[in-house]
Amino acid sequence: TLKALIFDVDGTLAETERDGHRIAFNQAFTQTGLMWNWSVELYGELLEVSGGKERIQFYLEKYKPGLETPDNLDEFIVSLHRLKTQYYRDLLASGAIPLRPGIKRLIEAAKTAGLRLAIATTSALPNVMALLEKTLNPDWFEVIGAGDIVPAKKPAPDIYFYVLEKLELTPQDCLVFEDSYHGLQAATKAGLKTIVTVNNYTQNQDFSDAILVVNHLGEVDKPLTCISGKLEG
Ligand code: XBP
Ligand code: MG
Repeated sequence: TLKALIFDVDGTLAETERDGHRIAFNQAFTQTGLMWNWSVELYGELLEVSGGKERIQFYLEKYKPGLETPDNLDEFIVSLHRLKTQYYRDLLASGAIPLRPGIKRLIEAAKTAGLRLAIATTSALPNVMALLEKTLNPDWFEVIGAGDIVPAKKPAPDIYFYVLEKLELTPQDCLVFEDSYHGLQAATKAGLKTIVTVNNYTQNQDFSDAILVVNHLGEVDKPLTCISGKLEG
């Protein structure tokens, strides 16, 4: 029987990447005196790597191979990322990023039905809290698995194993909501069933492991399209 819903954050609860994280990365770069600018298109490629610090590292390796990097590169990335997190929190606190359609309704209905709720994300905890404080209520979520709490980020299943352990539930008791291939891989490898709501960055990815793939969860003018599905029972 279904006992809990587990939600990814970025791209699933809200479209945070293009107009949220990306903007905050660019603000942090400018503030640090770096002439880097992550365009919408480039950011789509950089999403290949999850985790903000990991994404900066990947960008340096792939796009700035000749760059003279500081000896303390890790510290440099950590402080750059800390600055990015501040900008991102400010952006969310301003209300710039709404929830995706149907999310609030689904979460309220799940609570009413007595389902338990949890979060599994690679994003840093302050980012998750900023979104939940502005749009839902952090207290509704019994477990919030976020950021560096597990070293191996999605597509590794670790964050889902962490959340399952904290909930003291088996994969069969839970249903996951994700928006990306990486997220779906993480959940699937943890033995979890997943519903995918695609977005602009993820719509062409492979979601054959999902039990259901839709364009959104309803409550919006745009027609709700079932892209694929293999619901049983
Ligand atoms: C989210 C991410 C994160 C955010 C940035 O993926 O990839 O890296 O873009 O977050 P998912 P931080 O939705 O699969 O969890 O900068 O806080 O790391
Ligand atoms: Mg996501």
